[in-house]
Amino acid sequence: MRLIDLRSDTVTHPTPEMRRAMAEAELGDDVFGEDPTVNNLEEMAADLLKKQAALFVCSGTMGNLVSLLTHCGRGDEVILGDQSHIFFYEQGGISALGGIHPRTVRNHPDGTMDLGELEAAIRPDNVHFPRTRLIALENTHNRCSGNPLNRAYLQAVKDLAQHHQLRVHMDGARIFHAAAALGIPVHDIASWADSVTFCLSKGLAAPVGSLICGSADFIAEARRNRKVLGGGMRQAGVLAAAGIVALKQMTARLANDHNNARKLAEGLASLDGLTVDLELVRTNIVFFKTTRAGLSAAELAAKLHSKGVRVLPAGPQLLRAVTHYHISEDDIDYALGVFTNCLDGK
Ligand code: TLP
Repeated sequence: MRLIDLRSDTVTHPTPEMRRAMAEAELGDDVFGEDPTVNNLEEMAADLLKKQAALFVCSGTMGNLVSLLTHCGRGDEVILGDQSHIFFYEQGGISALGGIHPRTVRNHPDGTMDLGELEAAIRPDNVHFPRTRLIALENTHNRCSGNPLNRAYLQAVKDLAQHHQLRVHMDGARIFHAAAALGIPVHDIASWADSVTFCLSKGLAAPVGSLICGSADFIAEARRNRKVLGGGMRQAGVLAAAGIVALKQMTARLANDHNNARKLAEGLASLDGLTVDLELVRTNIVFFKTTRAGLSAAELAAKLHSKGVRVLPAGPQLLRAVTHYHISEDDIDYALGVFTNCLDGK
């Protein structure tokens, strides 16, 4: 049976070029700073984002955790969106492992937070309160329909943070998707944050890994925090080699994924029994709802799965589909046919 996996852009496998680069990678012990391939990837990432330095970490979750541990001490507070991945999907690791207090502000459907609400959440100096240190943004915003945060908004948040002597971290797991959707270079997006994490294994098809980018001092401290979490990898060049190919070859094609997502979203919106907010579909993530009485998101996902199309239930009526490297335009047509059959009860 033909299988179309739209659960996430994390499901991709490395390309043949990546596998070749992995096999041939020059290696060393990265905890000694001696893996030339890791060093090369870190330099490439820092150059791309125009930051002083970068650090290779195992995952997006580790990148966010290490970054927040580096910005905040125990009892410090981070302001972040109530739909953010850090708050929603990372097991509360910043509190569990870092003693960092999360203060959430409502995310609008486009992933922004109201600037007034953001400012109101900043704590005044008072012995009763935790100290606000950081604002964390997410770009693109996963749970907010993969929406990219634009330059004007990023600048406004940066200005606010500077005014209150706060730092800004950006969970840029899909920052290259944001750059493609906004039509601006990735370093422009990164320039509004003190630290940025981005992922090689979401959309860019590398098997493993994320990078944290920031100032040289910040990255030196982050390197210590990565180590204490057990993230000091040794001959990690076998992984970094795939990441180098990802950065060289996989960022320019993301508009294809965005076009396929749009086609999928328009197709789903035309089906009786589903709704999609088409305005919010700007990158590779499509959220949609079942409106049919008695058909839950889990039931629809199970029906689709039995016919070879996989999507992710994200709430009682809410589902998510994500396009990626292994999904072609023809796959979208085929998947829409399967949706139609499932909704017709065939
Ligand atoms: N997101 C995954 C799941 O965890 C939901 C997905 O399938 O989308 N930041 C953002 C914005 C993310 O979307 C993700 C992964 C992460 C961080 C964490 O990355 P990993 O999975 O590498 O720890």
